[in-house]
Amino acid sequence: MSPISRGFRGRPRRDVDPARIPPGQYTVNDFPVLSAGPTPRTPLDEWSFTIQGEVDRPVSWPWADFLALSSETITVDIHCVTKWSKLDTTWTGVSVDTLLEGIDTEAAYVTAWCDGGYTTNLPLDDVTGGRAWVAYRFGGDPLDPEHGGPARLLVPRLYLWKSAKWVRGLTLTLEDRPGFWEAAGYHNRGDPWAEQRYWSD
Ligand SMILES: Nc1nc2c(c(=O)[nH]1)N[C@H]1C(S)=C(S)[C@@H](COP(=O)(O)O)O[C@H]1N2
Ligand SMILES: [Mo]
Repeated sequence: MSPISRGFRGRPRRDVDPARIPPGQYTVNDFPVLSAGPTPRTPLDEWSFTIQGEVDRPVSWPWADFLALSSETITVDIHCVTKWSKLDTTWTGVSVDTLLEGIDTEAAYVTAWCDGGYTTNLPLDDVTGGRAWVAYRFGGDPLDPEHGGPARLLVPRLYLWKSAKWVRGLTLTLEDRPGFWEAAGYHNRGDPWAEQRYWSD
């Protein structure tokens, strides 16, 4: 923030530090909904979250057990490939580090899979080390179904298509397997700071 803008009083909106906005993005105050299909509505008593694939034994938590895992509340900026960014969004969820505790794997990639069939692929390094959560609260309230409730993956360092809504599990893989949008022309990694929007970027 420049010292000059601090001198103004009664500005209708707070200043946005331009260093927080990735190239080609603009900020929004609303929360657009972008879904490739209808919003699935899985009853919580049929919901579970599973870690499978390159593991000795798959692990699965029913909803009540998932809520009992230690959670974190984080405030992060999110960036959509369609060019909107939303700053200071607050989420509560379980970090992927917590979900992978005690799991021994040779995997270098994960595929997140969802109710409704959506998938997205990520390097394991992009979802560990405090970089990703399975979030079930937004702004203190249960996550709206339109935004991925009961739970969605949240990977704020990458474009929001990596933040799989209605996520039900992670499959750990040795090799990288392009997901729904990655197979359709979106960039395989999707780093907003490098403007990795499409294959050709
Ligand atoms: N399951 C699922 N997750 C998804 C999508 C989807 O169609 N299905 N769309 C992705 C895309 S392209 C974006 S931009 C964000 C949008 O999240 P929002 O609707 O909460 O803004 O969700 C991502 N996660
Ligand atoms: Mo998107």
